[in-house]
Amino acid sequence: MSNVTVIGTQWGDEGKGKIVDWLASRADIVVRFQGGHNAGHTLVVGDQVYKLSLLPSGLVRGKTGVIGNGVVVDPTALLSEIERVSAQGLTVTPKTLWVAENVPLILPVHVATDRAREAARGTRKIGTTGRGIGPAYEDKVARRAIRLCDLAEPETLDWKLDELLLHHNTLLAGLGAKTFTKDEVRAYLDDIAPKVLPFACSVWERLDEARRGGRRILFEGAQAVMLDVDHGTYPFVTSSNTVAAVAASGSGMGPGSIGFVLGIAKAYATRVGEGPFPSELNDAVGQRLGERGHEFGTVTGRARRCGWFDAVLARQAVKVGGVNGVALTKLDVLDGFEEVRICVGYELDGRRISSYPAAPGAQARVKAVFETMPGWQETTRGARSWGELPAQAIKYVRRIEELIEAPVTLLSTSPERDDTILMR
Ligand code: 2SA
Ligand code: MG
Repeated sequence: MSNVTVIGTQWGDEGKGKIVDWLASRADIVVRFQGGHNAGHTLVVGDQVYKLSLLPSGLVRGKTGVIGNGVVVDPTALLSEIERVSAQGLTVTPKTLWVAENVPLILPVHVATDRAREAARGTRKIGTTGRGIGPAYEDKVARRAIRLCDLAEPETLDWKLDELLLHHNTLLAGLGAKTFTKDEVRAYLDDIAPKVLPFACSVWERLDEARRGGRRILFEGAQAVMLDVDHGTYPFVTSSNTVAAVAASGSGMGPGSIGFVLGIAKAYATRVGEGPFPSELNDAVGQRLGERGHEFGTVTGRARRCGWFDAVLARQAVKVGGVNGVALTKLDVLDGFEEVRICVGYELDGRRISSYPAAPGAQARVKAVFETMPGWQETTRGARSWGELPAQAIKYVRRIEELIEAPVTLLSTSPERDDTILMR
């Protein structure tokens, strides 16, 4: 197997964690390249359930885990996650976890800004995870971020803190929120520096060495294409690019390293947070999907909105995300439905359109056009071969492939790693 890059094709929570875990057994190194601890990956290993937010999933399988420069790292969240998985029997050391020395840090001031701004937006809020992700990425692009390597240079920290606080305190005061003193931020950084600095290293060099040594790399995306800051349902998106192309820039490797791009898609659709969702079901069917699929956010526990599979958006995600093949997950949640539907197009102001418009007003006005197929009564849960699937379930999968213009290369039939069907 060459390198593989895994990305979400919907609004996140497609089951990337399980698929990455399945692929991790065939890789040497697992790399996170964007996002932060707003991601939530649930891994089921025997009777242990690991809930990871920032740590690369491969660590659970004894692989080297890498946090690339494209990620934003909350040091407190990192340390507490390491502590949590250590209590579950995992060993995380600077040998098994490499954190890019040039990652921007998420500090308490970013969390305060994220929350104060969401509160000020009121009904226009984005529904962020409140983890400081957006403000940290803004600071990176605005060239005022404090990066991991800065913790080793007190004199650098000194002037960087002035610039950081000038910006955030002005904003926080304007929003009527509590401001931060330089001393308290300094004390916080002094406390965490010795705990996180041992993990800091020149990730690009180590990955280059690994590449030359023929080691296989698995890139683990977080969130999904419809939350991409350029290609998603802007402004209801996260603050990073989530498409596969970023696996290269977010880890310090060239575009040739990306390898096969596997897009993860759930057999229906969910979304957590605000923003448009054309195939959403605000009825008993949507509720049934949510209950059967246990659709609650891993990070925030928020109930996820549910709807039918949107083939238009998935096709768009395949194109802009660079997806070579799709892993379809949670098919079993559709078991027992009389009929199932797929969104195959949209109507905008009475006109049929074949792709999703970019402007927020048009995105909100779009009406989904559905195709209905008979459901299946047999269970697909735990199926491990194509032959175990009911004929109607196979037809559903084939129809999706046709509509999204990409092959379904993997089918996941339960959270257990081995309940996975390799289609090609
Ligand atoms: P943010 O915090 O700035 O990234 O939020 C911006 C939008 O991105 C959405 N977002 C997510 N959507 C689904 N899953 C995510 N991760 C967690 C999970 C979510 C949770 O895997 O379950 O636990 O609630 C995730 N992270 C960010 C977010 O809802 C906003 O719409
Ligand atoms: Mg998730």
